[in-house]
Amino acid sequence: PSVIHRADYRPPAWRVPELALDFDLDPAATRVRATLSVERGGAHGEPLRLDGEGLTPLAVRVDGVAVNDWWMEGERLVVPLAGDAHRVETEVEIAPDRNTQLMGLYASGGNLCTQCEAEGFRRITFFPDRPDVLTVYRVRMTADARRFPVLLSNGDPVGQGELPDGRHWAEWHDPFPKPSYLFALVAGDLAVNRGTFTTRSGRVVQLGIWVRAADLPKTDHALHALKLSMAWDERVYGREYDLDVFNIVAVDDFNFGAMENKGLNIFNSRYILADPDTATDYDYDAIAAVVAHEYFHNWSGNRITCRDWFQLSLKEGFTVYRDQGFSADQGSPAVKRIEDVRGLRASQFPEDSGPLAHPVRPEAYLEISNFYTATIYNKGAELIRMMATILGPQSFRAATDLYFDRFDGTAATCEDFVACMEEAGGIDLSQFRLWYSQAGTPRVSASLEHQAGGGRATLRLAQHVPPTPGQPVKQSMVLPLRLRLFGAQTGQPLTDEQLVLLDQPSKTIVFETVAERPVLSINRGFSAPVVVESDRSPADLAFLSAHDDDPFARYEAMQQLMLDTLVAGALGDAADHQGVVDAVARTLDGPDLDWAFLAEAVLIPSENFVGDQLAVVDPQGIHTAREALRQALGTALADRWRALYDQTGQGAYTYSPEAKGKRRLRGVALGYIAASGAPDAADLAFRQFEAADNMTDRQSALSTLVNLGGPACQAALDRFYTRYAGNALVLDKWFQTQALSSRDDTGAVVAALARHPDFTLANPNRARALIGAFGVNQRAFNAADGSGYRFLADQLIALDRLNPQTAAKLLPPLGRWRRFDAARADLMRAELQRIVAVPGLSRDLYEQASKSLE
Ligand code: HT7
Ligand code: ZN
Repeated sequence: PSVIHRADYRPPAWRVPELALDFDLDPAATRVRATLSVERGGAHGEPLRLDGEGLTPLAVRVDGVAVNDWWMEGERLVVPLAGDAHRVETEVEIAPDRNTQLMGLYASGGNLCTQCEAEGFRRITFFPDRPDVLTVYRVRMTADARRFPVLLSNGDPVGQGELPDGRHWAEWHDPFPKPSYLFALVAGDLAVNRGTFTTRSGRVVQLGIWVRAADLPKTDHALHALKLSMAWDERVYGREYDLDVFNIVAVDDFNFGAMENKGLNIFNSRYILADPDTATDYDYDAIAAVVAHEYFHNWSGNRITCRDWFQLSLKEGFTVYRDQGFSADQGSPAVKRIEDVRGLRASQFPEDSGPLAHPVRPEAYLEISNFYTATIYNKGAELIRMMATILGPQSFRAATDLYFDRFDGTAATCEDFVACMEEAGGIDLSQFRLWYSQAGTPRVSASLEHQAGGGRATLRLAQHVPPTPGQPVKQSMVLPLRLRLFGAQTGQPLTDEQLVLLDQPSKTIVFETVAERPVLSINRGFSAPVVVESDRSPADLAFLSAHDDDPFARYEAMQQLMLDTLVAGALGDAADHQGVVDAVARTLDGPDLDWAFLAEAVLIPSENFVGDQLAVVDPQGIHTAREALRQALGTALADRWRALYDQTGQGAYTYSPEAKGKRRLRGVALGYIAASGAPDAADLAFRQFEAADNMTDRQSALSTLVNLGGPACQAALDRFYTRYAGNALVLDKWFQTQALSSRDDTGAVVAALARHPDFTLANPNRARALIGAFGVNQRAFNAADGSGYRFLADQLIALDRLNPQTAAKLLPPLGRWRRFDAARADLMRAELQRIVAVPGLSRDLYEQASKSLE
């Protein structure tokens, strides 16, 4: 397979200002007629090259005349054209019901829908399927009126009618030029939850959330989130919606979370459907975040799109940053930041230190679908956040206004975005640009010295960016570090907060006449996505966890304290449980913290995160150390957990930040009660499971029971399964909870679940729920006999035949072999080699597996 390089970018040889598509829809055989108005892009003699995948041209016409001088270059259709502007028509036939890749036009739950990003449009019709070809679309769909009563596409509906043979048609027109990856159509038997939104300039937008009729009662939360998002984007970024219609359709089979097609977003149903009985608070928050994310793409992605796929973070990093801001404004900004940083550390940091590490703006790829990564999305968002921090809120808003203004209606680059930041901020971001080109998570060492007796304090900072594949030597980056000093005796701040730009290999900062011994609070709010190594003692960390005025820094100090203890335990050193117990007790007894923050602050780091700190991951040692600390906390603070558990048990379910916080803390308290080994823990959890009037409480009880095992666990699993039989999204939770279990037999349980009648690799949500969750269960997946590796490889090989994209996304746990002992590393590599050797392997899985072996 050939590698695509960023440096090879050339503007399109032919533009396509207009496209008319005519679909004769049928799941088994859909006819697609495309009429492209094409214009030569400059003085060249190139023929028109149209991308295709799995397509056979049934007819080609130029300016209304059938031609046969076209030829195929691989999968591309090449048409010689004499003049500078022509009308080119093609006709193909496709079979949506045999499309298991879920790219292009496919069937889901009896309906038809599309997914075109990144390169799915070429599976529908011949077209220059690249994001810098911007086209106005007119779409006509004809279909059986009973099977497919609803026909939707981008833009505005412009006509519809009945046909004599029981078929009907609809026509849609999208006045905004767009790249082919934003094309969408949906045909199906769907019900709609309608609403309206009046924009700040007074236009009334018709909103619709389309789902199967039985799911209609579960769509209010998403509709509400959509309205909030529309208002937020006007208020915070000055962005108004631009069409008269905004539709969202939920489908069960989807490779990703959702898709921002212009005026017709298509969603994985897990990010739309919610009611208290079936969705957790986490699900509710995720729905609001994804609805907002896709809506925000209307400006950051659709009005301004990407010149090429190397610029993917231009739209994704910025849009994640925007959705994070939206979610922060809906509840607690501190808790949201904690969640986002935890996510970054769980998915992006390991990516950045492993074989699949790549810059936020990659230089080359084999398969673009493999680059929808945590680096592009989440690290990309951190880059925007750092620029916002450096510029300050007013200049940042001026810079985004400038960007939206200047590049509206174009396909832009990351460089264009940074240049707007520079211009509006009046600053030079030359060195900052390294964040786009250098992979790897920078490490910052910080050490603070103080001359006793009110003397000078000296802070020494140094940075190091580790080597990553293809980038052995790194330059120093610009690291914006928010920091402050606190007095160890008084607990009072000794300095104002300052923003230090660490842009050299090292830097020394001197604070004169510091009255008492200072304690360093650094990278407050996680102002830079780096790893900080400091010489702060456990006592200083405990102090900060109680006194820091930045809630994120307070959380971070506690995490570091816990992490140091866990690492010591995993290495077989003496682990100071008492220090952690005292710090947690102080946090729980503290006066002014909200429930959700408390829940985050007292939660101990995951086994994976502990593993990330070790030179060689010892899954069993980490598990033992972590269970020991959980038990110590559970036992020593037993009264407090009981009291909190009772205090947070509430009356009837409500959905509010306060109620959500209580439920979260209740789940954490239950976990500690169980960890203490309390004899009534299983009873307590089972009672909660039975009495719960919402999925958050039911799910937290189920997880606790699944970790405890025993008859109550089996009873709860059975009741859960029976109660939700037929509800795919909830059954995903049933599979996932078992795959995440900390019990010894999880590997065998997961293998058995893969043979369960409700398990299927054809549905990406189900595959992710079992296979994906198992891959991040550090101890179970890394069983010393290699059974976890073998299981994953078997599943990926099978899944690759159906859905290569989803298979490739689930591969990374096998690529972590360098982090393990030689025996495990050999076993993992053997499985990777087995995958690479499979005849007919997809480009997607081949790229991930072969890079993981390097
Ligand atoms: N921009 C969307 C990306 C996406 C996608 C990518 C590859 C394969 C399938 C996909 N479905 C959606 C989602 C987003 O970031 O908003
Ligand atoms: Zn996105």
